[in-house]
Amino acid sequence: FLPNPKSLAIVGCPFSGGQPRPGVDEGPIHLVKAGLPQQLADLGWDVEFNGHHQFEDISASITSDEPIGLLKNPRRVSQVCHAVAQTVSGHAKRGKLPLTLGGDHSLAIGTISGTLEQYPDACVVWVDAHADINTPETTDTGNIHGMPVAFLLGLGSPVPEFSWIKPVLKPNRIVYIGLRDVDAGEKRILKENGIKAFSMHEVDKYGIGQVVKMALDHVNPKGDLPIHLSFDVDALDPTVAPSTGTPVRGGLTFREGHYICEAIYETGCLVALDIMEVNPSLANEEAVKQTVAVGCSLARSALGETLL
Ligand code: 5AB
Ligand code: MN
Ligand code: MN
Ligand code: MN
Repeated sequence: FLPNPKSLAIVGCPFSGGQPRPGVDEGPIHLVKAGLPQQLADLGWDVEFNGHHQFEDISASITSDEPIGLLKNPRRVSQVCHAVAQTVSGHAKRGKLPLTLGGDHSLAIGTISGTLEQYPDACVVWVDAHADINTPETTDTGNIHGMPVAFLLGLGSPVPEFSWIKPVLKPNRIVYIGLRDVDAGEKRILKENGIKAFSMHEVDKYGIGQVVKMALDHVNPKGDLPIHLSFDVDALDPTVAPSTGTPVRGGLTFREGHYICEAIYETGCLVALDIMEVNPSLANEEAVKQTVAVGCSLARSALGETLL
């Protein structure tokens, strides 16, 4: 899907409005400071990075952002995601692979909307401890980083502020890996919509190699569809990626996380990548360094780094 020589654009998104913990907006800044752009250039990519998104006009134009129902910061999240969608689709149109660095996972409303605009038949591999498929009706927290998949699928009653989203993602075009903290309402939504999910139970049962194969066979049966990989670092075990807002024990090992990325690169179908939810203000300095380094190495694995 991508022209040669391979070229990517880093979309830095210092945004935390989809959840309550400050600091996740610093995630992209740390990932870039750790040298990610050069690391990807060393893999042979032509890397475009023109600084992080500032979302200045958006912040300036929103004077008050009262909750809508339970949804917190709805106008800010919506407008930021809309801007991100336009950036991502713009890069994709020019044959570049957008690599979005979060920031909280509400941003995936934008990144996946952007991908689908250029590649309407794209499929999504969502790697996460959480299903992020709460609707405005089922959410307990009101945090929109727990809802992006529902918005993309058009589930739940429409929220006018988010009407720019074209619900073009189909339930059979998304697959999950790594789930282990799924709300009761989310379990019902997954079942009702027949959405395929490989939880940590299946990773234990079948091994990561078989799980990735089954996941890709489901979402991309002929291997001819573009793939958007959205990777929430909390999919990894907290011992591997401690600096994140909603850690859940019993997660993917370092290798399991990287294997997913390597296997998706090997398909040759990857057209967009998100590395989300790195929060450098949580945990001690050593843990932050470790989490940022893991974020970088996941991105490298998804973009062609091999062990041999
Ligand atoms: B993340 C929870 N399901 O809706 C909710 O980190 C957690 O992007 C969401 O996966 C976690 O708030 C969102 C309880
Ligand atoms: Mn998530
Ligand atoms: Mn998560
Ligand atoms: Mn999280």
